[in-house]
Amino acid sequence: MEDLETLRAEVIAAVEKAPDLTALDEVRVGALGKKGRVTALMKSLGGMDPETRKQAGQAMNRVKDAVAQAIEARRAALEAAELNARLARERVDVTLPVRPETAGTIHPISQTWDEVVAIFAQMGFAVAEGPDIEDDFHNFTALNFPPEHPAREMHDTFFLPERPDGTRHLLRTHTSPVQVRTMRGEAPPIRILVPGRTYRSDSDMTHTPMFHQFEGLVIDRTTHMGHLKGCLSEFVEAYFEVDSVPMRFRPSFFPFTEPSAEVDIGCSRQGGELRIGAGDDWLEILGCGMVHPNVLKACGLDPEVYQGFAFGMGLERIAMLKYGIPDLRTFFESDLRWLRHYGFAALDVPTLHGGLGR
Ligand code: 2U9
Repeated sequence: MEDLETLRAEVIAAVEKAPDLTALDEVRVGALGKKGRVTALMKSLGGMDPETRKQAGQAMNRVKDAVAQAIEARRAALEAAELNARLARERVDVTLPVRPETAGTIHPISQTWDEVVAIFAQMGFAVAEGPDIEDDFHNFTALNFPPEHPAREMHDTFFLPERPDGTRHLLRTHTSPVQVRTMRGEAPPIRILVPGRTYRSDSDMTHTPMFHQFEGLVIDRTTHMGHLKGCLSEFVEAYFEVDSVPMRFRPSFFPFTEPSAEVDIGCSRQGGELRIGAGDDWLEILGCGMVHPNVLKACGLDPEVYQGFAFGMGLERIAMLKYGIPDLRTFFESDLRWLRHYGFAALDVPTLHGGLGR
C-alpha cells in the first residue's frame, strides 16, 4: 500500500511538471501504457489470494483513475496555453490603415453605360441584349437595307469566313438586330433600350473598329414623333444634368426609319470650353426616326396597326462630351494613368436619385 501511495505521488508530480503535450504523453505511457508502472502493478494482482486481491484491486483502480484524471487536467491546461499563445502571436490589428492603391476604377464607358441605363429604366425601358455575331438578315435585310447598300461592303463590315451553305456571318455594325429579334419574338407594346458593342472596319481619329452604341425602340398602336421628342429631351436633360436643353431635329436619312432625323442640342463653345444647354451653338448627339413600314413588316408586325420610334447614339461620343475626354482612341488603350484620371469610384453606382456623374 505504501508503494502504491509513492507511485501515485511520483506519477502525479511528473504529470504536473510535464512542460508540453509530448512530455505529458511520455508520462502517460510510462504509467498507464502496456509496460507502464501502474499497469505492471495491476498485473501483480493475479498472484494474490482473493481477499487481498479485492482490496489491492480497489486501491490500484483509485490510483489509476487519479493518474488518468491528472493527465486529462494537465492536457486541457497545456492546450489552453497553446491556443492563447497562438491567438497572441496571430493577432490582427483592425485599426491599422488599409494598404494604398488596391482599388481599381470604373472605366468611363461602363460608367456612362450605367448612367444611360438608369435614365431609360426610370422611363420604363427594359434592357435587351443580343449576339455580337449576326447574320445578314438581322443586321441588314430586315432593316430595309437594299441589296447593294454600301454598308454591306467589305470595307465597312467585318465578315466571317464563308460557311458551307455560301452565307457569311458578320460582326454586327449596329445594335439594331437586337430590336429585330425582340419584335419578332414579342408582341407590342415594346419599350426597349439596347446597349452593346458594335464593329465597323474603320480606324482613324474619330473611329475605332469596335465602339459602343445605345439604341432605343418603342412600338405601340399610337406611338408618334411627339413621344420621341419628349423621351429624348428627358434623356438629354437627365444625362447632362442640366434643367433645360434646347433641342432641334434636322431631316436625315436611314434605311430603317421614315421620317429620319438627326438631333442637335444647344450649347456654347466660348473660350474652347463646351457648355451644354447654354449659348446659341448646336451640337449633334444622336439619330432617330419613326420605324420604317418595311422594317415593321419584316419583323412580323402590321404597319396599319403598329408604329413606333427608334433612336441610336454612340456611347463613346456622349461620354467624351460629358467628361471632357478629347481623344476617342484613348478609351481602348488601357493606359493606367488615363484610367486613374478619367475612371470613377468603384461601387458608386449611378442612379437618378443618387446623382449620375461623380
Ligand atoms: C429597328 C428600327 C429602327 C435605330 C436608329 C439611328 C437612328 C442612328 C447612329 C447614331 C450614331 C449610330 O452610333 S452611331 O453611329 N444611329 O442615328 N439608329 S434610328 O433605328 C432602328 C433600329 C432597329 C428595328
